[in-house]
Formats: sequence, structure tokens, C-alpha cells
Amino acid sequence: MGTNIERAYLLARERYAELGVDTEAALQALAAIPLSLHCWQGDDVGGFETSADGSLGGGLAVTGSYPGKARSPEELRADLDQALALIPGRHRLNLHACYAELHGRKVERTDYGIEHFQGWVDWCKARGLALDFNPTYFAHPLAADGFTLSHRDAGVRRYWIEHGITCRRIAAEAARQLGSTAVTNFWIPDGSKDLPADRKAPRERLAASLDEIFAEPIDPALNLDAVESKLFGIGSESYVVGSHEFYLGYAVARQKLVCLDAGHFHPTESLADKISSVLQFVPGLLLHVSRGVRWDSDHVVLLDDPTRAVMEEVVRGGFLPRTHIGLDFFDASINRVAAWVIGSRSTLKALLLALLEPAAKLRECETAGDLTTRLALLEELKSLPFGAVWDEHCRRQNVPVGAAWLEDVRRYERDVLSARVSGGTPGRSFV
Ligand code: RNT
Ligand code: ZN
Repeated sequence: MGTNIERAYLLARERYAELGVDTEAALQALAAIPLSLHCWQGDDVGGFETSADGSLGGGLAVTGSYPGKARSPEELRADLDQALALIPGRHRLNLHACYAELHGRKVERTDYGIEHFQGWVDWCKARGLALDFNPTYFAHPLAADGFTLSHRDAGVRRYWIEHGITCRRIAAEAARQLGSTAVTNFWIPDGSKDLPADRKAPRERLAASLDEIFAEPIDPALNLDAVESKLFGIGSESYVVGSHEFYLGYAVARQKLVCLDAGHFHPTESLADKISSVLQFVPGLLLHVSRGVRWDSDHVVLLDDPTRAVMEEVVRGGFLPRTHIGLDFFDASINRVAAWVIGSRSTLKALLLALLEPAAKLRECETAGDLTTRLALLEELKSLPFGAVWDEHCRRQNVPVGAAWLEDVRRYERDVLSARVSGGTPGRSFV
């Protein structure tokens, strides 16, 4: 007769089937969707460069001092292993250039090469993971005045252009080794705290810098470039060079991927609504799944309405093949491994809910003008036994069902994280 989980699933399967929804197809589809798990949740966006002085800059802010922060690539990889063991499915690692392994040497970001990331690539290879990449345009003396690729000084621009060029090559080589296309995402902090007199020149310089970075043709089977806009940041409240209009225009003109970060728009705007517009004109989409609380705060992603709406749009529009789903949050106030697990599992739940929609029925109603049934169905769907399907997914993917994963994190905290005394304030853990 099977376990409770299996029995509950079989009943749920029947309920969904009554609406014409094939839960088996949904589970199969979900198992094939990779999330790009961001390395930076594990160490508060610190990275491992020798020159790092602990200041993040770029308007990025991580709050909290939960003990157990990863202090080395080895620790971060161990933490990622623990998180990945609790997230159903096969995923990708999203790595920032500041996670280079320099072994105590001082290496300029312009001189980074695959050798500085080989440890990461080998780690991915051993686990069947693929890799995505990000040049790092913050936490650096040459980014300290808030401008990088749009800087008025040609020398500073040159430095960051070279960094971008080398990052694309690193991503392509990693992709070659791992046999899977990398997405390289460009986000820069450039902007100003107060009202600029000239909004035009920095944007002209940014467009020119990006053109130089992307001048080298790279096989799209190895690397795809994405550009990420932002509405405002700490220190760039009045003006952001890489605004949404800037990058949308740039991506359309140059056929790049647009990266939509859930925290990078006015809180009353719907990220979900942008997807079917943007994908009319750009080849692909990178999502930065995040949760802004009142501002771009990068809280851990939850199964909330905005996240659900984004995944509904991606599924309804048939956009999954052109959408890369990256996570972008960082919370240092709770167990960092748990943060990864909560955010990833919530994102996957949102995807599953979207895959379990009776899409054909809903569209039929709409086409027939039966808006009453459309609304009624959407509301009734909320109380279908979705949890039983999610539990079955976890069971089939050999990860803990329900809150059982928390036990593993607790054990890991007790055995591993609590020994990292310098990583935070002891005594605030949840063990
Ligand atoms: C910053 C952007 C960017 C960063 C990462 C670390 O506002 O969201 O994606 O969060 O590159
Ligand atoms: Zn982002």
C-alpha cells in the first residue's frame, strides 16, 4: 500500500486529474528544471580574494551575524553540499568572480583565469553540476567611488572592461569542461547618491564599455551574457546608470539576455507581468529570484504571491526553455544553509504549483469569455492537495519530506558550523 506520502499522492493525483492536470507530467517537468544556486548566501557575499578588506560596497548590504559563516572555499563547498542534499532536483552553481581561489597570492581581477576557478569547476564536475558566472564589480578599490564600466576615467573603465572580458572566457571554459552552457550575468553598481547634472554621458560610456566586453564572439553553446538593471541602491538613490530602460534597450539591440531581479523594481510593479513583454524581443531571460521587503533587501525567497506569479508566467508562456532561474538573496540572521534550502525549496514549490495549473481549462474559459469560471477555478486551485504532490517529489528525489530537512541542518550546525568560532557571534544558533 506504500507510505502515507505515497497514499496521499495517489489521492492528490486523482483530484488533479479531475481538472485534466497530469501530476506525473508536472513532476517530470519539475525534476528537469535547474535552479542556479548562488554561492554568495553562504558567506554574506564575502568571497575569498586576498585583498578583500571586508567592505562590500556597491550598495550591497548583508545584515545579521549568525555563527558559522564559511571562511574558505572548502567550507563554502561543504555547506553547499549540505544544502544541495536537501533540495530536490539537479541544480547549478552560480559563482561570483570574487570567489576566485588565489591561494594567498594577489591577483588583479583583470588577470583572473580558469586556473583560479578550477577548484570550483572540479567540484561541480564531481557532482554533475553546471556553472553560471558573474564578474564582480564591487568590493574593490576601483569601484569605491561608485562607478566602474561607466567611470569618467578611461583607466578605471579599462580595468573593468578587461575584467568582463576575462570573466566571459572563464565561464566559457568552465562550460566546456562541464558540458553545459554558462550564463554570465553583468551587474554593476554605477550610480550616484544625489542628482546628477549629466545622466547621458555615463550611459554612453556604459554602452561603449559593454560593447567592448562583448566584442569577442563566444559560442552561445558555451556562454550566454545577461545584463541586470536596478532601480536604485544604497548610494545610488538618485541615479542608476544601468536602469531598466538602459539594459532593456541594450539587450534588444545586442540580443543579450535580460536579468530581472525581483528586488530591482518599484514594489508596486509586477515582475511577472514583464516576462511576456521582454521575451518578445530578447533571446532569453535570467531571473534573480529574491524577496524585497520594503526595498531591495534580498530576504530569503518564500512561496509568496509575487514568486508564484513569476513562475506562473514562465510556465504559462511556455518560456521555460528560454528562462534561467537564478536565486539572489543573502541573509546572515539565520542559519545560512537553511536559508539556501528554504529559498530553493520555495522557488521549486512555486514552479510546481505553476506546473499543476489546469492551463488548458483556464485558457478555454478565457477564450469563451467565461471569466466567472476562470476566477472561480483560480481560487479553488489554491486548496487542492498540492502539498501531497510536493512531498512525493521530495520522496522520489531522495531528499527529506516536509520539515525533516531541518534535522539535517541542525546536525550540520552542531557538528560543523559551530566549530567556526570566528564566523559570527556564538550562542545565537538554533541548536
Ligand atoms: C545587486 C544585484 C546582484 C547581486 C549579486 C551579488 O543588487 O542584485 O545580482 O545581488 O551579483
Ligand atoms: Zn540580482
